Parts: sequence; C-alpha cells; structure tokens
Amino acid sequence: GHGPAPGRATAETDQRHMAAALTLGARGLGRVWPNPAVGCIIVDAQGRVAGRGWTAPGGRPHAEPQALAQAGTAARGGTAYVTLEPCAHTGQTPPCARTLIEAGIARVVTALEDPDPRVAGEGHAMLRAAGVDVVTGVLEDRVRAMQLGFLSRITRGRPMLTLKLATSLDGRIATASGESQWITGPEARRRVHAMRASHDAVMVGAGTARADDPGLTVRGLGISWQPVRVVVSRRLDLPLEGQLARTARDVPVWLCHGPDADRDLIAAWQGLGARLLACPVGPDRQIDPAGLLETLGAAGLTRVFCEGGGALAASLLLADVVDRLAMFGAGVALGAEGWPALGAMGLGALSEAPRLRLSRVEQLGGDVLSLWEKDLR
Ligand code: AOF
Ligand code: ZN
Repeated sequence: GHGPAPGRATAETDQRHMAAALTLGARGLGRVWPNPAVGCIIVDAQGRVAGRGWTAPGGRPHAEPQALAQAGTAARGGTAYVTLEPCAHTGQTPPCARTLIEAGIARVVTALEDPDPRVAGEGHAMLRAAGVDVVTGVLEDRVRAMQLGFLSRITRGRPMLTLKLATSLDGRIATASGESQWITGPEARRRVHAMRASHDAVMVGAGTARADDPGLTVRGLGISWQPVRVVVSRRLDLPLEGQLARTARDVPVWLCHGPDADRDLIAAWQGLGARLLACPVGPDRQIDPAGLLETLGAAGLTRVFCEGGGALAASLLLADVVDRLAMFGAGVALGAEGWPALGAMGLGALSEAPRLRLSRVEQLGGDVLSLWEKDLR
C-alpha cells in the first residue's frame, strides 16, 4: 500500500496532535497556578481524536483524566498526547501515569519532562515499566515557551516575568501631570487586557498605584476569572480609599512591602482583605527584585505581568529578571517633561545596559506592539 496504515502515527501526525494539545492547554494560562497549563488529546487505535482535556481552573483535575473520561473505552489501544510528562505522585487524585495505564493507552507522546521533583522522569518510567510506548520531545521548544511560567517557578524558584510598557514616540509613559490612560488606542488596550488574562498576576509599583488609581482588572473580554493584583510598595504608602482598597475583597490584592512597613498600615490593609507579603530589601534599601519574585513564586505564582511604573520597571530590567517585554508605542509626543518609561539605572558604560532580543512586531490600530525576549546568550 501507499503511505502509513490508518491509525499509524507519523512524525507529522504526532506534531499535529501535540500542537492541538498545546492550544488546548493554553486555555489554562492565568488560571491554573501554581500548576502548569497542560493539554491532553486522546487518539484512538484508528487515529481518530476521541478525547480532549486541559488542566482545570485552579489546577485540578489534571488534563489526562478529563480527556480519558471523554474517550471512554476508545482509549484502549490508543495514544495520549500530553504537553507535559504525566504526573507520578498521588495528590487528591491518583497519578495520571497510572490512570493512563489503567485506561489501556498503548502509546504516550509528550513534549517534555516535568521538572517537579515529585515527577522528574518518574511518570515516563511508570508508563514504560507498564509496557506503554513512550515518545518525548515532540514540539519541545514551543511547549517550553508556553510552559515557561511553571518551569521557571520549579527550576528558578520564581515566576516568569513579562514587562509591559506603553509609551509615546519619545519614550514617555505619562504627561507631566501624570495623565497616562489614553496614550495607546483601543486595539492596544484590548490586547493588554488579553495579556493580563493569560497571566496569574498583574503587578505595579506604588508610584503608579498612587498616580493612576488603577483597577488592574481584566475588562471587556467576557471572561470569568481575574488575575491577582500585586502592588510593590516598600512603605505601604498607598491610598486607603482608592480602587484597590475598595475592591480587595472581590479580586485579590497582594501588597509586597519591605521590613520597615508601618504595623498599623499592615493591619489596615489586612482589614480591607489584602494579603501582605514581606519582601527582602537590597543594599539600597529598596525592595530587591529577585527577592520580590522569589516571594511571589513561593506564593504559587507562575506568570507575572508588570505594568510599570518607571522605577519598578528599571529595577526589574537591571536585575535581569525580565523574560519578555511587550512595548506598545503610540504616535503621540509628550516631551521631556513627561514621565520616562524607565527610571534612573545608574549605568556606567553602554555594555552594562540591559539588552533584549526582538521576537515579533505587530501593528495594532494606530499603535505598534513589539515583543522582546531575554537574550539567553
Ligand atoms: C499532569 N497533568 O494536567 C497537570 C500536572 O497538586 P497536584 O496533585 O495537582 O500536583 C501538581 C503537580 O502536578 C504540578 O507541580 C505538576 O508537576 C503536575 N501538573 N500533571 O499530569 C496536568 N497540571
Ligand atoms: Zn497528573
């Protein structure tokens, strides 16, 4: 005959099903933390898709049991495409590797090993020991980029960090009076809201929280979840009657403060429903960026979206903890009296300047979006 028999997997069909599992898993981004956003597709012995699952909001149930439940008896002799190595540990539910074996899955295709020490190769090993054919590394780079938040929390102890800047032609983020809401147009704003929704938390510095009184919520997308709102304020000098204070019981507000924050302010914010996180300070007495992210990682966050302001953004870039940068540029000129996108960095030579690599450029209405990535030289 010509070509592979029906149901016989080729490298192309493996990649196609893995790409579908990746898209499916991505639905969980921003709402499954501290767990990874995993996707799973079950293909029956004839090569037909029989079940689909993705990590449920809140992180459980995992992707595999949901896809298997959909497939029912069609899973017997079939293939499971999973974006991450199936888990090997017993939590509130049995290990997914065991569930796949018991469903009679003959072949498991994954993109990468789960670095969680409770899994770390054990899931693949359990499957192989039960006679399941295991293939790994399919679409590894794409899945790794999508899972960066979870991978970062497990291997670096901190969340992936995306920095967003919305600037004028001359690199300003606000007028001299602090007005900043309408620099970019509606298309760019919609994209910002979508980006917020795919992150576990939206973060700003105290200056921005004071100047803008931002809500930091996702609006206009018709979604049912909201990222955590993180404000970094060493001394907790934040308005106790702004939007964040008023809504802290509806959408979580986490305040990252230094060791010298006022006890009464801590108590007042706790009374409003905020969660307070004490963070280490550096030799300059400012909150240490790496320590800040480690604190957020320990609290379970995997993906953090920082929207400024200039001081916090500069400190994060200088500390080399920015994984991705989203630059929204508007065709408006604000002049030198406007607020600069980045605060002082105290650089000596150009060679000390943080540098990122361009990954993509898009036109959004009358604005431009450029996406940059940490250069892993
Ligand atoms: C999977 N499929 O869909 C996900 C997995 O606290 P637990 O018991 O839910 O375990 C969390 C760990 O499970 C997490 O750190 C990661 O290793 C794995 N996540 N595994 O087989 C899934 N979300
Ligand atoms: Zn699992």
